[in-house]
Amino acid sequence: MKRIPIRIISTCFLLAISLFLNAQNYDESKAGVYTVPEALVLENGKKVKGAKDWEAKRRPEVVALFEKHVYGRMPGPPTHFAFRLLREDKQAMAGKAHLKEVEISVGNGVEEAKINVVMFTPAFAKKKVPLFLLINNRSARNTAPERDTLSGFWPAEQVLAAGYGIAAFQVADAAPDNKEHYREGVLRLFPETASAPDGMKAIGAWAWTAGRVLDYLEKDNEVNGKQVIVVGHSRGGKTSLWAAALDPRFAMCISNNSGNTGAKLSRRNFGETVQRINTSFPHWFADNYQAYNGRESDLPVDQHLLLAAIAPRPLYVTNATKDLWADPKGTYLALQLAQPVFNLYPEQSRLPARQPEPDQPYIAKPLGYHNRTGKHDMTYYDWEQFVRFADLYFK
Ligand code: GTR
Repeated sequence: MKRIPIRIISTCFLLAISLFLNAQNYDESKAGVYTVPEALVLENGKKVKGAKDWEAKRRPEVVALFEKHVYGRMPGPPTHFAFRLLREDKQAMAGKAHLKEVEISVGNGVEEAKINVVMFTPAFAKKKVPLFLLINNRSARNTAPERDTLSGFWPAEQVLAAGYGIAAFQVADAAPDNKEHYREGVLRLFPETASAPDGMKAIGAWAWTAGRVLDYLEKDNEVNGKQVIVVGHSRGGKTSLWAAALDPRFAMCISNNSGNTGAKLSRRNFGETVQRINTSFPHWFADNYQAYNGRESDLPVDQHLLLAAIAPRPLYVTNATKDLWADPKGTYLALQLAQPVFNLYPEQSRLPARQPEPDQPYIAKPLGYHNRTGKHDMTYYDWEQFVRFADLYFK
């Protein structure tokens, strides 16, 4: 009998494993039956009686559960913090914009990391402006201060024309998006997190860094630090949620196409799973999260609780019709399940009972949503709706 070379056997084995991992469900009838943890019940079984109770007891509990089991513990501000203006142009965009490029240094006395921020504010603004801060997980060309590549991913010209400032930092400055190198940014400041099962990794580092950029923005003369809107797409959208949930100084949160471990319910078996995300991106979440591979129902949280942790601050969530990987239906369900927490506050949310049709944005206080026709992306259309939503508060 001829022997099959070991190389062929192992290739077939790897192929079978990758096919198995790729086999995500897209069949609504197999999305499963599940019960999500109650937003308004404490771990000890007691009911949350109102906004005060939520803030004093349940919200801290929820955030701590996400820290321990999902994103990793979030350290406070660094012991060393400084910034310097690298470049300023008060005549940018043909005189319409005021450009600043700022370098933020964060350190612990031993290690130091640098975060670069690009920022435009309207040149003729009469007072401090509200500002959109993008956690940029794509090419820095999208946010180039020279404006030689215009893209819907960061449409600075349009956002400025609407009266807002816009800023961005690169996730790679905070933590390179790579399983070999993710510790090379700000995580060097927190060596104790490397071996801790609840130590934060890349997404924690990006969210922590968003908070440091906000530390800077609060000091900037052009920006209203109480009106900073944190925005992210996809992995950046997971991060904008986590950043806003942790840091109540963010006045508004926008999470675009964030999907698994973003705004979509983890227990709903549709699109990307926890096992899949932990396998493809082992450097994003705390090691503890791996224990929930294939065991979403055992998670002490689900993603509606992350959305709820942002209440009562306004939150806008999106999907794209062709982005089934991110589970549009499971995203809207999470938003609906978060709504009772927002409704502990005077500004009541009245999300439609049915998920809004494609390209029919639901723009209302304090929860907004749209499902854009098209693929996984962040476009001019998406930003147009973000501005409309922000206008409800800041115009
Ligand atoms: C995918 C990942 C998604 C999403 C996306 C992105 O590969 O599975 O969860 O984060 O990347 O960030 O573009």
